[in-house]
This record gives sequence, structure tokens and C-alpha cells, in this order.
Amino acid sequence: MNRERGIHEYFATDPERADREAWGRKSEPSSRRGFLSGLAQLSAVIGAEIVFARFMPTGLIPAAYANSSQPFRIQGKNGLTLLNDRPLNAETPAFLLNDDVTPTERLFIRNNGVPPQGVNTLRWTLTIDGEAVVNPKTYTLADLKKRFTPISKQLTLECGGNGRFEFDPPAKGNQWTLGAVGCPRWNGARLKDVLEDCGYQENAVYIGYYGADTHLSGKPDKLPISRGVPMNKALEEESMIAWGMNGYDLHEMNGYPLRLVFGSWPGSTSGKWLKRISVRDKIHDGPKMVGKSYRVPCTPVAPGSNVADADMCIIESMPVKSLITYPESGIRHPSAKPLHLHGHAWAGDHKVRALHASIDFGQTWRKARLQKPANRLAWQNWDLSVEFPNPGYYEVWARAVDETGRSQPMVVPGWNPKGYLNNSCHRIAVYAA
Ligand SMILES: Nc1nc2c(c(=O)[nH]1)N[C@H]1C(S)=C(S)[C@@H](COP(=O)(O)O)O[C@H]1N2
Ligand SMILES: [Mo]
Repeated sequence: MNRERGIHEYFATDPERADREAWGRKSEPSSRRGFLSGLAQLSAVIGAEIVFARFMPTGLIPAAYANSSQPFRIQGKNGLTLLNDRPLNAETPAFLLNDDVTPTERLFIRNNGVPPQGVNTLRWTLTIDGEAVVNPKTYTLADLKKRFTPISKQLTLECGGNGRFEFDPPAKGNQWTLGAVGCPRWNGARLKDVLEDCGYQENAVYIGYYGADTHLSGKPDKLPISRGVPMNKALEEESMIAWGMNGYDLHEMNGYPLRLVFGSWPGSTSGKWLKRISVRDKIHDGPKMVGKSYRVPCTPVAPGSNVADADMCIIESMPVKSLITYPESGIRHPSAKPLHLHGHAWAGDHKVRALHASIDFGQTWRKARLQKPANRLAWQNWDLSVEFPNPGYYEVWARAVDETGRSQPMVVPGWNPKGYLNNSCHRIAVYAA
């Protein structure tokens, strides 16, 4: 496949050249975009006057350039951008995440190995075992559906590496932009009910999952991934064993026929094609639980640092973040008419307190209307009408703050070796006509 990554990688790997091509001149950090020729060039490239150019930060890649997506076709998915075909990884462009409840066809796919083929739901079983379980048990899918109270919850699923494309020096792995997130409504049983049905001992510390997917190497003794969560997270009311999404079976790339869902924690905790859960008497130690996977430096480090494994801490609740899902970046809009923006905001285990948007590169901000989450750990919808004073190029920036007072950073936050937790603000381009 074509691995061209577009403007972001371009700016990341060869900023001098990208700068030259974008602005038509050599990059001069102090005077960049120093008006006259530069600004005229930039406006010409963008195709409109940048109305608030005097506020435009140095070194900013115009959001107008941000879209370079390849169409991706797989049954039951629609409009996703392919990042990797082996293992399969695909994300959803922000404007296709506009639904309050993410449709199955719009939920991203993040596979670490090869999904199981020819799943027979009649023979699918889930085993609960481990050092700290009281009675190990094996359930069929029908048992689970029959024996446990069915629940349905909207839960935000976001890959820990969402936003990785912006880190510099770049981190290896899928260069997710914005779309490794979604918030479908999941159907299933409470994990807690199942764990209590088996009983867990006082020394239970963690649960670890095992799925039916296989390692890329084809070696049967190697697992692609086996992660988990601490007992207190496993026992939360929202922690689910899901057999459905939005009222139907799970999509085969999203874990059909059974998976875990831990809303607001790194997506990697939500084990797909779930076959087994071990109740552990220590922190689970499966592949991608250890080393640097899904961990960040316990204390901040300089970009590009080498960090010892012992100084890396497991990511738990994800940070505050938001998306502008309407309109699509690059839209043309009559300047005489208000534009009604829409999007979502989420903040890990916390609620979002407010969302503010700016059309003048952050000089002034307006507070959006923000809805309550459908239930705990579901994203919150926001909307706001904005008006553009003159025809020309604008950027809409959105910024959420959580109930503890923590905001999204405007630019990429602390560098970490694997490129996790980029919750910088989302911005889009709007051409007012
Ligand atoms: N068995 C298994 N579970 C898995 C994975 C996987 O590769 N295998 N990927 C994890 C990662 S890293 C993420 S972000 C989520 C993605 O879920 P989705 O593909 O349904 O969007 O599933 C997690 N669960
Ligand atoms: Mo992930």
C-alpha cells in the first residue's frame, strides 16, 4: 500500500522543505510569516485572505492542509482512513464522527495481530481463571446473555496512541491523527457481575485478558497483546463484557463476538475477541503490559530522551480532549450567515466542565453549549454558533476543560517515547465567502 502520510509527516520530517513549499520561501524562525511576500504566498496557497493573520502562531501548519486521507474499504465500515494493512489499523476522519452515538461503520479499528476467522458463536466460550479467583468458570456466549443482567452504555473508546502523528521526534507505530476514538453504545453484561459469580480473593490486584487473535509472526505460542486493568476499574459499574454495539452484534474487526470495554481508559485495555480473563494477584504481565507499551515516563522527560523501563508508568484514565465534528475542515461558508459548530468532548474518568472555541487563533474564546454525558464515561456533545466578520480564511479552534480544571494544551503536550496521550486542541479550516 501507499504509505504516504501527507502534510504532518512532511512537516515533521523535513520542516525546512515543507516550510519552503508551503510558504514559498526559506524558513526564518524569527520572522516567519513576516507578512508581505510570505503572507501573500500563504494566502495564495490557501486560496483566501487569512483574516486574523496577525494572530497566527509561528510554525503553525494551516488546518486547511490537514486532510490527506486514503479511502479504505471493508464491509461494515465506511469512510475510514487506512493507516496500516497488517495488522489492520484504520481511523475515522473527524467530520465522520459527528453522530452523538458513533455508528458501528464509523468506529476505528486497531488490531495488533490477526483477528480470528470463522468465529462460531455457538461454541465461543469465556473462561475466568487466575491466581486470585475463587471458582474458575467457563461460560458460553448463551450463558452470559442468559445469566447476567444485560446493560447498555455509551462508552468512549480511544486508543492511547491517538494523535501520535504530532510528536517530534516522531514515535514509531501507527501515525494516528485524530480519529482513533469513538463512543458507541455497547450491549453486554457488567464485568463485575461475572467476576462476582466466580468470586475473587482478597489478594486480587488486576485482571488480564486473552483474546482469540493470533500473533503476526504466525507463532502459536506468541500473543499479540494481553492487557488489563486494576481490580477497582474492573469492578466499576461501567466496566463491561460486551457482545453488541448499537443493538447489533459487534463488528468482526471490533472484537466479534465478545470483548471488554473500559470507557475512558486506553483502548488497549478493552480486549477484543475475548476468550479468557485471569484474576491476578499482581499487576498483569502479558505482552504490551510491560516494557514501554502503553506507558509514559513517570516524570516528564526532554523530547527524544531514552527512558528506562523502570521509569515508565502505566497509562490509566485518558486526558481531557475534544473534536470539532461539524463542519468538515476546509468548508466554504457564507460569511453573512452564522455557522453552527458541533463536536464532542471527553475527559477520561472525569466530566468535561466546559468547551470554548475561537475563530481568531486563540485571541478570544466563546463558551459552547455543553451537554451532560449519556452516562458516566460517555463523551459529551457541544455546539456553538459562530459568525465570521469578513470573507476569508479562518481557523476554528476548540478547547475543553475538565471538572478538575485541567485544559487541553493548544499544542502537542509532553513528549514520550511511544507517542501516547496527545490531547492538543483540534482545529479546522473555514473559508468564509
Ligand atoms: N485481542 C485484542 N484486543 C485488543 C486489541 C488487539 O489487537 N487484540 N487492540 C487493542 C487496542 S490497542 C485498542 S486501541 C482497541 C481498539 O478497539 P477497536 O479496534 O474496536 O476500535 O482494542 C484493544 N483490544
Ligand atoms: Mo490502542
